[in-house]
Amino acid sequence: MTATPNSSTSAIEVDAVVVGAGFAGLYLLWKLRRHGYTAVALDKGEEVGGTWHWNRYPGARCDVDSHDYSFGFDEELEQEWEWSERYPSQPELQAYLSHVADRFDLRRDIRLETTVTEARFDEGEQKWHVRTDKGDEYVSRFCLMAVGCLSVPKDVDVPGLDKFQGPIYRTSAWPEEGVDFTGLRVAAVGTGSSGVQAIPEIAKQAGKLTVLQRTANFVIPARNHKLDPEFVANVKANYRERRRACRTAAAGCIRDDNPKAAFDVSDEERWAEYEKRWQGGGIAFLGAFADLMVDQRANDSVCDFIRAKIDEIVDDPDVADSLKPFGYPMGAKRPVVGTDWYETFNRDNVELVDLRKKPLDSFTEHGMHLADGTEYEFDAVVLATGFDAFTGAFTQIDIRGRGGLPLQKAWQEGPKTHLGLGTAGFPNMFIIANVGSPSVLSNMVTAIEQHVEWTVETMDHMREHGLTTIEATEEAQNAWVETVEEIANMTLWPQGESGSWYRGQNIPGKPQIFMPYAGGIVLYEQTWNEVRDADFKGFVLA
Ligand code: FAD
Ligand code: N01
Repeated sequence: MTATPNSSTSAIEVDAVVVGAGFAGLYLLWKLRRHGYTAVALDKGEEVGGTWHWNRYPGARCDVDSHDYSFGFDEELEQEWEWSERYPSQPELQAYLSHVADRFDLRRDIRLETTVTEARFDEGEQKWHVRTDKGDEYVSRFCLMAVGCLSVPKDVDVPGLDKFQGPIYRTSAWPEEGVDFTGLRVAAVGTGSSGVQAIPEIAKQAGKLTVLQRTANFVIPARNHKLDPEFVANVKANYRERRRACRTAAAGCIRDDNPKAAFDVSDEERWAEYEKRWQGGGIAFLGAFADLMVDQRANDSVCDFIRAKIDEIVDDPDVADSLKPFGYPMGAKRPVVGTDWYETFNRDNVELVDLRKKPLDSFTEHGMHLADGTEYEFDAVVLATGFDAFTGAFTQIDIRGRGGLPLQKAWQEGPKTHLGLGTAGFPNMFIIANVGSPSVLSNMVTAIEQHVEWTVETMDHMREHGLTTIEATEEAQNAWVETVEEIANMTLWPQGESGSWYRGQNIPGKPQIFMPYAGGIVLYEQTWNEVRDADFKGFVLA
């Protein structure tokens, strides 16, 4: 096919435009090149890395084992890269992704600090026209959306915060040079995964830290540690087997899942299993019993265990009570893995404000006042208030399909896709590890690998058979949306008053449908194999 991404003509022609240069965009670029396609990846960030470029707050790290949360496409890369910790920190993940971009010479086809503003499908040419804030236009057969599930921060909706005169830092756009909170009076809003990671670190520096909590979360200790060289050597010697194990595990990573149900064992055994996993730390805790996410009684038992742990750790009983989650099953809101979360509330310089008991009236120029009249003064505010998840990055781009149909309109009742890969009316637009796929309910790198491989495999099929377009049918995508909802409803994920971003509940006015696919990596792959083998059933190829 035509031209190079560096062509000097006004419209630059490539086979594929990739939007995003995080894990998904980088792997896509590598794979597309290997399969003989010209491509360009566009990212608004100043550096590659996506999530790991933007979320530079203190304490940021992943909660999947480093050797699983990494690319499996190149054996030399696997052997030469040295992970230092069980759960790599943001700087280490950023360094890894930058290394991947350099090592495979991906940067020559990456345009940074470039925001995609518009993507329009031209029915005459059967091509996408992608425009950026730099005024560039790219023309391509395929438009590959590697825009991330958690890449657009939620709008600030904290009352009166616009009046506050001091600096306001967002965990999802942390200053590159870092922030020195030494001796300062700091307010932190939000106790999801980002807040839980950042707050204990900020508490070590700040003079006084006030934590504003609206909904308490279930927080499991990470027990992060340096990796033992013997362990690393063993992983490296058996890497293929390990990758296969990830790809054949529902969660997309190795987790030591217990096949027993919680009430198949005695009360003592159940408690001992929770204790063992609490001491081991990390998301393996979620694999304590097979039915934790499908049986309310089983889930109640694990919630009781965590609440008892909070009582054990937190000195002040009122603070402990406020930190205990109620009203939704563990998992309905993404469980959090943290370090010293509950312990942090025993520090003299940390105060918890439970907004359910003491509602916030408003921020002011120099602090905030609560509805009960209590006044606070702050030097700085930290927002860990979350994301407009899944669809956020799509609604920021003016995407138009057949007949000029805006994606916003096509998705006004909620995002609709067939298998999470494509949507009716938008031919050749592939979506990577986002809505309608296991994405955030799995090790996302495994989910990304599935989608990148299936996308390029499909492009190869089209090239071999002289086909120009692939497009999901409305019927197939309606059925997939139903399947996603049905599977979610077999679990406890959608239950309770969690206000979870899984369902769009954290964004006022957002349609509330369960967005990720809860059937797991393995069932999902089986479904794709069946669809592909049945001539891409549910897609029209022409
Ligand atoms: P991203 O990394 O989000 O990259 C998308 C890129 O697209 C971004 O760089 C963005 O700037 C760019 N983009 C979007 N819109 C546009 C546009 N219009 N124009 C130009 N560029 C655009 N997952 C796990 O499995 N395990 C974890 O432990 C884990 N930890 C996480 C920790 C944090 C703090 C967050 C926020 C998420 C975490 N996740 C985790 C989820 C994480 O997002 C994925 O694991 C993975 O990094 C997603 O990669 P991606 O390439 O799909 O998307
Ligand atoms: O965002 P969140 P996050 N006033 O939406 C509160 C991944 N991740 O960035 O629950 C007061 O979970 C809000 O309160 P409530 C992971 O997938 C992973 O923390 O709406 N509070 C909540 O407490 C994660 O799930 C890691 O009542 C307000 C918090 O802000 C996802 O990213 C690390 C408020 C937002 O929590 C998102 O996590 C970091 C307001 N107006 C992120 N608005 C790992 O460790 C919001 N809140 C792997």
